[in-house]
Amino acid sequence: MRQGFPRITRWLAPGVVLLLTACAGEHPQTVLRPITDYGRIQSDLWATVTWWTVGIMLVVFGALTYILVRYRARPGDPPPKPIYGSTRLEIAWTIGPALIILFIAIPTIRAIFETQAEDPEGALVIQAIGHQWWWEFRYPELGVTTANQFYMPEGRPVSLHLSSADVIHSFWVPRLGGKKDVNPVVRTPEGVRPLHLNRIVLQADSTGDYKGQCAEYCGTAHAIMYMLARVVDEAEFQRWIEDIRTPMEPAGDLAAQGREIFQRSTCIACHTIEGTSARGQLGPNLTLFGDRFSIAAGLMANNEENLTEWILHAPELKKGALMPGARVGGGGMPPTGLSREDARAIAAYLSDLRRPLLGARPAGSAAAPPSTAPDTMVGTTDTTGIAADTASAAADTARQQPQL
Ligand code: HEC
Ligand SMILES: [Cu+2]
Repeated sequence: MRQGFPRITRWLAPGVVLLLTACAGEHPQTVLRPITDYGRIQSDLWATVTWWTVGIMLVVFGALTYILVRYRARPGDPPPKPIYGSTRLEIAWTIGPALIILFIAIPTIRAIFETQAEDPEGALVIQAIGHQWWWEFRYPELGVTTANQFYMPEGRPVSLHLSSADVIHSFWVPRLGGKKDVNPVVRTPEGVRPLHLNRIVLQADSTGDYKGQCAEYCGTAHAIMYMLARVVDEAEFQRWIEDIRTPMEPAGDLAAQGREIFQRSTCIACHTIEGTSARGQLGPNLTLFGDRFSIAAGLMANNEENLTEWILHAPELKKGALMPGARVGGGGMPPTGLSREDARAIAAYLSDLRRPLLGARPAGSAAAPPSTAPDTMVGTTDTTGIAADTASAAADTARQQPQL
């Protein structure tokens, strides 16, 4: 006789263990704990359909098992008699599935209408614009633009207007709700809704940082196209608006020098910093850049060392990035030729562009600490040895991918 577990157990056990590990730990991108009405409509629907199908499965498998056992062939049984047609059975298995589909269709159609509703009165419009390979966020009513990380007030309806500057992307912050395609939008005359403009109307009821990413393959760096939705209370939201509208002055000498280098480099052809003459539109708006959770849409943690490397080696660190490095061109621009000292100064300047009131706020305010990346958001920040070596830069990029 053979010892030990039956073969099937030996195969199944590792699978079950693996499955169970999926239940532990932090899941910043779970779809199972939505914090908006929009997300809840969808997850409720999912739960409804799942329980319906679980019920159906139990009935079908129960009946199947019963029949297999009860009517199994026994030695000496005569061959079974064939049956031709049974009106009762046929009516039953026509009506049964029709009813099931009806029971699933009713809540589905209701959810579709609920999630396609017009913008509610007083909704805050946030335009989310997909770019290869980063996100732009504009608040048209407030005259504010930011990138890769956006603020949203808790407890107020928000309408996300999704459009793309190039190819089709997909907006997905799982805890806000389901993904939606981000299309290049066809402009229409005033008063007519632009063609292919998708919207997500939602109201968040829990403050916090919620991570998301592009969910539609959009080219080389699609896998590094993250964003952070920062849901804050109304007062904190108003403070953020105030902060981002207030031109920021660099604090130290190095930063002041960085500002000057930035202003006379090609940076300003692509980047905007409010309150300065930098008005470029091709890259992310860098106003309050120091406040951002990451560099380059989740590529690496936002700190001065990483930022220096990014300024020197953007196209090597993020393959496909449409921005030039010091020695490699990008985004249709020649190499910047910046020295490491220049890059370091610019990094000091950009890191200084952070919210001034942080820390000075009364205890208990919703403000997050500066340089805000929760550790799980981005990969290791070790950029030593990247230097100009493209091959090792590529390897480092692989290491720096956000660990999810
Ligand atoms: C050809 C246009 C172009 C030029 C010139 C350019 N950039 Fe960029 N920059 C981009 C694009 C596009 C991105 C987004 C890259 C990505 O994430 O895929 C970017 C990203 C960045 C980011 C990260 C922004 C974020 O939200 O994570 C910083 C910082 C930055 N650039 C700084 C600079 C500096 C400093 C210079 C000048 C030395 C410069 N850029 C020159 C196009 C440009
Ligand atoms: Cu994408």
